[in-house]
Amino acid sequence: MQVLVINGPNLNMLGIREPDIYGRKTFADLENYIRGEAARLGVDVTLFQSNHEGAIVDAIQQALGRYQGILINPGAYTHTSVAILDALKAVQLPTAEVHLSDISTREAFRQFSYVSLYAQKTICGKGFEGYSEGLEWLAGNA
Ligand code: CA2
Repeated sequence: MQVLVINGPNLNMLGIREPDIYGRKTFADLENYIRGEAARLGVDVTLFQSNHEGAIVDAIQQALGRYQGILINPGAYTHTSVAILDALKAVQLPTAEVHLSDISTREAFRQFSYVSLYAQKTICGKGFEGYSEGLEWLAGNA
């Protein structure tokens, strides 16, 4: 199966600041980890990162007919973006939402996720492993 992996704003800054929350590993480490886990699970992945809401909406729309599932860490857009929620609802692909940190125990403004209103699976607080769990879920449910 083919999965589109979307990482949202500031995830490209991983390893540069806030190691207490997000760890010391870099975004390149994350992408290598995802590629390795995808190979292990026999999933074909395309990796996409953007800091721009509209670019993420475009990527979701273009996934229709090309991918069988979406794995998304929407970054801070998790908590603000009706547009990303609407795009996910429009394409109707099996979707797993992943967060490195446990957003349920952080600031109040991080505790609500628009994306969770569509995503069939949400994984929080497991660091890089959450991406593997999301891919595994998609492989078994898409
Ligand atoms: O826990 C997650 O994966 C988040 O989606 C990460 C987002 C945050 O806005 C969400 O509430 C939870 C932030 C992405 C990375 O932000 C950085 C900030 C400083 C240095 C490095 C990364």
